[in-house]
Amino acid sequence: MDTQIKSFQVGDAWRSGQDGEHVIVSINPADGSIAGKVARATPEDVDNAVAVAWDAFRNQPWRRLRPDQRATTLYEIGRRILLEKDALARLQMADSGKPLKECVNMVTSAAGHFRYYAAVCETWQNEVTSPRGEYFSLALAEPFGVVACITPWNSPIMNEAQKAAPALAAGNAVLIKPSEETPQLAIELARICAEAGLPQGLLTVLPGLGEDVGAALVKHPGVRMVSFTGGTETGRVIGSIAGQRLIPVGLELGGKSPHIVFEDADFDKAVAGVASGIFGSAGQSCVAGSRLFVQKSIYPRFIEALVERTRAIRVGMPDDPGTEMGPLVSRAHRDKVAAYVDLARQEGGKVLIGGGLPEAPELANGWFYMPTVIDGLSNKARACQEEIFGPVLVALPFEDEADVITQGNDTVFGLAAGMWTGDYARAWRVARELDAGSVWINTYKQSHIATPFGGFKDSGIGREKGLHGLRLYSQVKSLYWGMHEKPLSL
Ligand code: TXE
Repeated sequence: MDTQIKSFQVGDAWRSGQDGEHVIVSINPADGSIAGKVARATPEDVDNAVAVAWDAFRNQPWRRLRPDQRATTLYEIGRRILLEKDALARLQMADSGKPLKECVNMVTSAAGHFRYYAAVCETWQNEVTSPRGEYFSLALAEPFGVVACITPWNSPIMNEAQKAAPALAAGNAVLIKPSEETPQLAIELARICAEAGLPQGLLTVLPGLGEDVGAALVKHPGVRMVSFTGGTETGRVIGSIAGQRLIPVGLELGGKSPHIVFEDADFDKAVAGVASGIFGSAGQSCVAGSRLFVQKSIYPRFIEALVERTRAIRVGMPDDPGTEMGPLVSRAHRDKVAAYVDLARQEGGKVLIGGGLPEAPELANGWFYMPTVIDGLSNKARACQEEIFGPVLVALPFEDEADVITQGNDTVFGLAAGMWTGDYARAWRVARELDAGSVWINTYKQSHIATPFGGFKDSGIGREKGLHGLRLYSQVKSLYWGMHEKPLSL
């Protein structure tokens, strides 16, 4: 792997990570090798980047371009991402440890976000409101100016695209702070945007640490809106600062999603769906179906089948096409996941499968953890209430609809939920009662760019994707245009 230090650009200035400048070293989670090095931004870079972004916002024609002209650049960014799909996917695999096929999907999805928001840009309609007097009234979507996007490590490039594409489509200048665990893809995205013709200063990537660069962005008086994806506690801190500053935030936070199996479900599809819902991405997904609720009448048979499916999961190196589950993102994160399983044991949980590291010697240098199913806990246990963000499923039996709605909603989170049932009327009833921003019925973890995404309760504020995604990065300006025949009276 090329370990040359990747530079980042703020306006005309390049930060190379040479001459005593700070550097972030990204470690490949699959084998502990160096995946790449990136020059590290500092809070001073934030000051410069905000100034450059405002200059670009005010002085570049970007926000005043016709929508179809802005769209042309966004389409071109999407096209160029796809041209580099394989190389970007391999880089992402090295940074994050995700299986290659998942990385290819993420890069494809990133390109799709730019294409979709190019189309939204072209087709967006401002509102003509019904007047109540001799004037013409309009509601226009206006950009905020400079917005900051802070992203986590679990879906690099896709997360950055999910924020940058609508923010740019809305006419803003964008500052991205990627996760320090996976900093490389955002730098490549900035390069691709520049090569596609996005004017300088409209998108700047600051690969820094959360506590200095991330915090400096959120506090900076020049940042007029913050979009954040990450852990709930960090989201709370960011939301408090934004509250003090009276700036809007989009917060996409954690989850502890209930995955429900009724006795009338298609048994085999439900087993496969539950396994895929938690063990895909090694459980490092905000929407992972991490609390399994199975109706009592089928509980023993279902758990037995699920344990067998879990046993068959191929844990392996991310570049092996047969691999279903790769490593966790870092040693610290794997230790945290392992500590939760130990806690579950102390809380009286029974580990039915997994609960440790793989035995295969070729996986010994990476941060792997075996897919784990635990039962015997109450929904009140910490392992059932706190986000583990790893391949750990807790299984609980339930009596009936009322019981599973109560238990399913008994969490501070409200990001997603899933259910398997043959009864469409029940699916409708239960879906309406669940506190969740997305509910999947006889499927799980499906997601696409045109459908809004976000959380109830402590899982977040605001909706990304779809037309809601453009609204998140816009503020409304109402315009009254007088048509009076006579002068206005008092
Ligand atoms: O996230 P953080 P971490 C959950 C998951 C995981 C936990 C912690 O449960 O175990 O969060 O993960 C930046 N001001 N999710 O520590 O800290 C940070 O640099 C401004 C759920 O990685 O939330 C990174 O760029 N920024 C999740 C980003 O915030 C700050 C995805 C996310 O880091 C900051 C990832 C600060 N004070 C983890 N502190 C999801 N919703 O999908 C940190 N950052």
